[in-house]
Amino acid sequence: MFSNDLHRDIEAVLLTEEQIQRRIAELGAQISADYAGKELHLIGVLRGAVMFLADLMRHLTIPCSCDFIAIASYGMDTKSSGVVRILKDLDDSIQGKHVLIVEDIVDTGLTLNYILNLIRSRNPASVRVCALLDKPERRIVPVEIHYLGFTIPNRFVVGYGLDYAQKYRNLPYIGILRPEIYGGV
Ligand code: PRP
Ligand code: 7HP
Repeated sequence: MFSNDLHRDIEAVLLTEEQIQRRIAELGAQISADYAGKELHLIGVLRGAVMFLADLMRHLTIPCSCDFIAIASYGMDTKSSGVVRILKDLDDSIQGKHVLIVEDIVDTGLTLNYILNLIRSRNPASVRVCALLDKPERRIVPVEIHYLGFTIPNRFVVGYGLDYAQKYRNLPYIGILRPEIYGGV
């Protein structure tokens, strides 16, 4: 069924392309309704959120713009280092804008907590979070997710933007990576 070589490293498909796309359409409709009459500024967290932001944006019916921020937190490992730093800052001012942070996954919450504090310090009109995946079992810092695609179990997942060692982002679905690939259990 899957001709992609990367598929051999996948233990199981957790979310199919169809499930992901259906849920994104629902999120887009919800966000468009909630922000009706307003303009929305999407902030994508590089690199994992690129595909999600691109698909989500196409389901928004309100005027919107986008910018990107890059944060380092994982490196080559599957575990959070706890170290979060800016690799690429926003290009545009967010003062007075309605900001929606777009993340692929919230795991420990360290990355999102850092980004939320940074964004709030720059005086936007409002800030909300839209995340495709939430892995609540791994949370270290509590963070509020206003728009969520799916809650997932505590397994390392790849695909649809999510990587291991920069690979697998191009899989169209989200799959559980075989633990032997990353030396996990
Ligand atoms: C991943 C993911 C989130 C973050 C979530 O990014 O895209 O930004 O980790 O983890 P946390 O909740 O434990 O902080 P990563 O640092 O792997 O970079 P990437 O998006 O370039 O893959
Ligand atoms: C980050 C991350 N990246 C890819 N897959 C996962 O399961 C992840 N959790 N946190």
